Amino acid sequence: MRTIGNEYTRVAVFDDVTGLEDCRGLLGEMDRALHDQGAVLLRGLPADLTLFDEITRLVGGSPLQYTERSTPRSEVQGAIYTSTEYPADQSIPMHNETSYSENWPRLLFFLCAVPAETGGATPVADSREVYRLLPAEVRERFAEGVVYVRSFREGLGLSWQEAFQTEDRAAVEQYCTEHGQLFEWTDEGLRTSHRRPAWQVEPRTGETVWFNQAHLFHATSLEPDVLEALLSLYTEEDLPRHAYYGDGSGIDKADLDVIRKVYEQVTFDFPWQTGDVMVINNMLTAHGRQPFTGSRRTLVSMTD
Ligand SMILES: O=C(O)CCC(=O)C(=O)O
Repeated sequence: MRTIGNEYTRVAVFDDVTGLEDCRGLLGEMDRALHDQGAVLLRGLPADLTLFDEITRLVGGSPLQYTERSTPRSEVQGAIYTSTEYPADQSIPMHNETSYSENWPRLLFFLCAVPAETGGATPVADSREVYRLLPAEVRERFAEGVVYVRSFREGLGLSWQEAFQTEDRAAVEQYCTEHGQLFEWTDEGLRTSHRRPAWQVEPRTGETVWFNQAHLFHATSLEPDVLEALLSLYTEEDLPRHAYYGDGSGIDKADLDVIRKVYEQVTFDFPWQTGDVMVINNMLTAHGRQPFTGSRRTLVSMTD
């Protein structure tokens, strides 16, 4: 095993891994690396969906469905999905998968089925370092957590049917009630809001991690001209996603700038090769996506 990375974020790389049996032999080392470095790269494998599924099950157990969705992904086979389908010229900000929800996956598996022509890395950032590097006064303002507000309407962002994977309003209401989310049916669709902690303690290492999507849900994550156009039509709380401090007050833009800067400082990226599988401890490691050209295809599966 070798490690790559920067001063803050490390990835454990296992080279010349040729199949499932090699992965089986590496289970102990991988498990340690997923708690030390927080991310593992398996290199040398063919880009094969059945093998990817077998590796997912071997390392993480039964794969999870993508529930309480916040981004568009398509099912490819079983519980293997495309990674978030955002336009190629946009980057996806660093985030811990589904950290806005009570149910987040413990492990993420990414498969590079087709690498990009240019760009298209899946950068990673150590969430322990993000927490550590954030100024105490910024963390303090998030002491009560983050309030996530989502507005679902036809033709703007995900529909409530896609987010909750049902056509049944009663099932959405039950989900929200069971998960401590306020909901309101509106003329256009649905609005939900719920509060979640801004940080968590990773159970095995006992380390505190910055674990929320305030900077991603906040309206300022949109391109300024897109935000301006949307705000000429809608109020902030009618945007598909928005975030507030845990007490419900507006987040200071300066705090979001600091958070984004810290992510930038901690983030490490490397170019994908066909067949690469990256396994991420989702609590210890945030991920994102760089803009790209070409017909990049990255697949994802998740386990508990
Ligand atoms: O395509 C990728 O590399 C990752 C996209 C992403 O951030 C996601 O699917 O959560």
